[in-house]
Amino acid sequence: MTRVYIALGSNLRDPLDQCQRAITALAALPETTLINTSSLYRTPPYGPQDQPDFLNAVVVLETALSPLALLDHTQRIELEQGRERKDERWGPRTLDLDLLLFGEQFMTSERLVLPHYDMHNRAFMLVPLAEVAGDLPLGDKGSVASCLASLDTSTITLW
Ligand code: A4P
Ligand code: MG
Repeated sequence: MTRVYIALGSNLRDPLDQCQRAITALAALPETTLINTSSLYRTPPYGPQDQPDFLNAVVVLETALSPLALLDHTQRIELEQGRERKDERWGPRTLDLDLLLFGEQFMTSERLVLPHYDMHNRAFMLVPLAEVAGDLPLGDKGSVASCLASLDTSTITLW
């Protein structure tokens, strides 16, 4: 079994309900156990500012699935919850499930980059990750705590 950290984000169509449904769906995945869920956070948008605040959280799983099999499931859950892929980068969405860390695996393929390519710059990912993971190494980017130390977390509150 591999320990996996998944970031959850929503800023459309009742984010709290989206988030609760996503956690239920992740907990029901085959060969997978839900280990922990962070608090739910309200975060200002990263990227385009003309969109609602996000709900962000991190879920911890143990899984025997491969990274790509897990990605198939998380993308299916996004679609089942009404996700529409638009061209706008960093735009609003009903549900985004990003794989942050998959054990200590490094991977760069067209479909999947592990660890997540930009999490060290995103307080909305690292604040909930620090809550459930403590001070983990983020690939070659240093630890969660050292990355967080250089980010502004003052605008992040509990949902
Ligand atoms: N992909 C590669 N690596 C991964 C990975 N580690 N986990 C591929 C998940 N997917 C991965 O993703 C695009 C492609 O990335 C997928 O086909 C997958 O094969 P996507 O979910 O379709 O696109 P996206 O998430 O819309 O990417 P984009 O536009 O870069 O958005 P981001 O980077 O996810 O950012 N502000 C706050 N406060 N909170 C947020 O949650 N989220 C975004 C979206 C912007 N601003 C935000 C938030
Ligand atoms: Mg995504």
